[in-house]
Amino acid sequence: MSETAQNNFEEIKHLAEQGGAVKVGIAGIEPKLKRYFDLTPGEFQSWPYAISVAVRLSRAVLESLDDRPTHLYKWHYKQANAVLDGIAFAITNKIQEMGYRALPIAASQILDWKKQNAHVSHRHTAVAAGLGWFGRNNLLVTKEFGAQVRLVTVLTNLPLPAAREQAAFGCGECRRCVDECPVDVLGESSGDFDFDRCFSLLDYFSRKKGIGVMICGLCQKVCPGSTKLW
Ligand code: B12
Repeated sequence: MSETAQNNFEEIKHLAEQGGAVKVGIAGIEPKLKRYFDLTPGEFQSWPYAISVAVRLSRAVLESLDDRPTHLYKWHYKQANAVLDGIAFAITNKIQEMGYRALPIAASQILDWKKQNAHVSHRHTAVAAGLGWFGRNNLLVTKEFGAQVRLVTVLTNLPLPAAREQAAFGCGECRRCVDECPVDVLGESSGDFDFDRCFSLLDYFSRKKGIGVMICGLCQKVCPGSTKLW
């Protein structure tokens, strides 16, 4: 790995951590990952790397959830998105100052309502960057903070050291999320996720007074990760 790439990474990581990030990793953009990108040729250009950033959610907010999203959780979700978008913006500015190009992907924006996809899948990028694994809850699970993280991605041509290894599946025998889900959308692996039922529940929640966004949070609330720090 080149010294320049490592130094660039340290600089970007430091900036992200100052902004509130708890994990930062680099994914090399290989065809396998690019399948989860939906960018026009003009938007894609030649981005060799994706910077994946995670911020941690408040356990107190998540633990206050009973069986549905609350106003407290709604505002926390919005705060997390704003923090992530701020970090992605700051990283973009820094990379441009360094003479390279960067494309920040918003934390929570949908590109195609019918397909329910975004320009870039933050989860797949985070897995490729070594931040964690796809858990039974179908979320990116980190060993330290479980699935209690939200994610953002910045594509760039800044020379960076791409992760060589990905985290192994670390849920072990834990099935808390499977037991917690009010509509049984989870199973033995992320491939068992029942999108239609999850979507219908979140659509129902979003119509509740004062919610207005597709959130739930219960599968995040119960996910401890593998180091069992809490
Ligand atoms: C649209 C969307 C939704 C839709 C569903 C879309 C979908 N297909 O899953 C709905 C509204 C249902 C939803 C629900 C939730 N969401 Co959402 N959502 C998104 C959004 C904006 C786009 C997702 C997207 O691009 N999907 C398209 C497909 C291609 O990519 P994917 O979803 O990442 O991956 C799917 C497949 O690849 C497959 N899969 C899984 N494992 C594997 C493994 C292999 C090898 C393969 C081939 C495929 C595969 O399953 C995945 C999910 O269906 C992202 C933000 C983003 N830009 O990534 C947030 C995001 C995924 N959501 C997030 C969260 C937290 C939630 C909720 C908990 C709601 C909440 N905040 O309270 C629930 C959790 C549902 C669950 N258990 O999966 C977080 C996840 C954080 C994390 N730790 O992983 C994200 C990343 C937002 C963020 N900025 O952090 N979401």
